[in-house]
Amino acid sequence: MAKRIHDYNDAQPESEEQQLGYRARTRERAKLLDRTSTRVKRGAIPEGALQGTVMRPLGPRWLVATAESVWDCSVSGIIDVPHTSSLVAVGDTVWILPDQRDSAVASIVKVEERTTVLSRKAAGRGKKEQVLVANAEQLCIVVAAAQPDYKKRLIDRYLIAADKGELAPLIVINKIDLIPEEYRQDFVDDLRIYSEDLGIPVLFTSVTTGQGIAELEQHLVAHTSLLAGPSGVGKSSLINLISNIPQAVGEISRKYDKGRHTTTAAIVIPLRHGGIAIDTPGIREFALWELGADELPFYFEEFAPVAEHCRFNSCTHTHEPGCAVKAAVEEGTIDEERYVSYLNLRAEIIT
Ligand SMILES: Nc1nc2c(ncn2[C@@H]2O[C@H](COP(=O)(O)OP(=O)(O)OP(=O)(O)O)[C@@H](O)[C@H]2O)c(=O)[nH]1
Ligand SMILES: [Mg+2]
Ligand SMILES: [Zn+2]
Repeated sequence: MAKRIHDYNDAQPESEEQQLGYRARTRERAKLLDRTSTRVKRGAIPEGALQGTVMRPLGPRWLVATAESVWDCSVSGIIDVPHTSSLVAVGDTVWILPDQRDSAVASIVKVEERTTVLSRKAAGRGKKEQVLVANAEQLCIVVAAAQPDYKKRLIDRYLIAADKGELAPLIVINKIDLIPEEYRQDFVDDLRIYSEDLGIPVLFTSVTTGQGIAELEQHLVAHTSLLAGPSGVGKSSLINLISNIPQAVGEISRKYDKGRHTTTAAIVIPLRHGGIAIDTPGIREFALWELGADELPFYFEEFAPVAEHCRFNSCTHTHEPGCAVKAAVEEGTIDEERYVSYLNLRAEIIT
């Protein structure tokens, strides 16, 4: 039923304690989901149905915007969806049937094919895909230059998720004002692997000084962009500068309290000069969904020319003698953090 489907799609809180609790709760919900009375059945658009976009979860229900108004929608009875994971997600294009008795209430009866997805492995056991957001064009990976420091391993995970979900990536390093002028070049150098080697746009922004905001707006205008990254990096603050619909922003002191996040669910926000931003709750870890060990080197493109010189053709660049990738890491020609990212992902996949 609607409640169960939605809750299963919730964001994962950050603290370990919360996470465990969440996992336990998720398992309970997954059990319920198996017994749900919602049935999936393909068919034509029912008469009287209206087309809309899923804007955000509303407790166990969904807020859907149609051309004329907004609706409080449930998923119940029979739903027509072309996918098997997360029946409904924020960003989905849906068809709703208005309730005869209540002018603002409707049920979602059909979900259109998704053009893109940002997915991860659902919490709990098993390898279920959880769709966080559907139909965005770009993924803005937002991290902070400081408070909190960024980790390349999280950026790398998002890049792979973007690739798998057909989203164009963009990296935003926010809070650049917290870095004294003389150290800023170090950040540019550190991110060169993305901006130059991989050709991904990297923007340096500051909500406080306005640096890079016009450039960010240029990238977002007339597109649908999903902003994702750790909690407290300033995703909502950035969106507030370029939209007229204010989002809640966390206290700076919150950085010492990593278990809480200010934005609690994905939400669709129109931008002031056209285009759409989808704000999401911060997450610290991001488990990838369905990634094979043989696929992994493909996502670490800069290893490829070096790997040709590994002693063994089948070198996994982990323990083999004569590994040119490991040698390059030691020499500093391959970014060490990227290599650690690779090792982490590999270990996660093969266990
Ligand atoms: N110094 C500085 N502080 C910033 C900047 N951007 C945001 N902040 C502060 O960082 C804190 C967190 O900002 P939010 O916008 O709530 O962060 P968020 O990424 O949306 O966090 P979640 O919703 O929890 O995922 C707030 O206190 C902001 O005022 C910036 O560019 N520079
Ligand atoms: Mg936020
Ligand atoms: Zn090797």
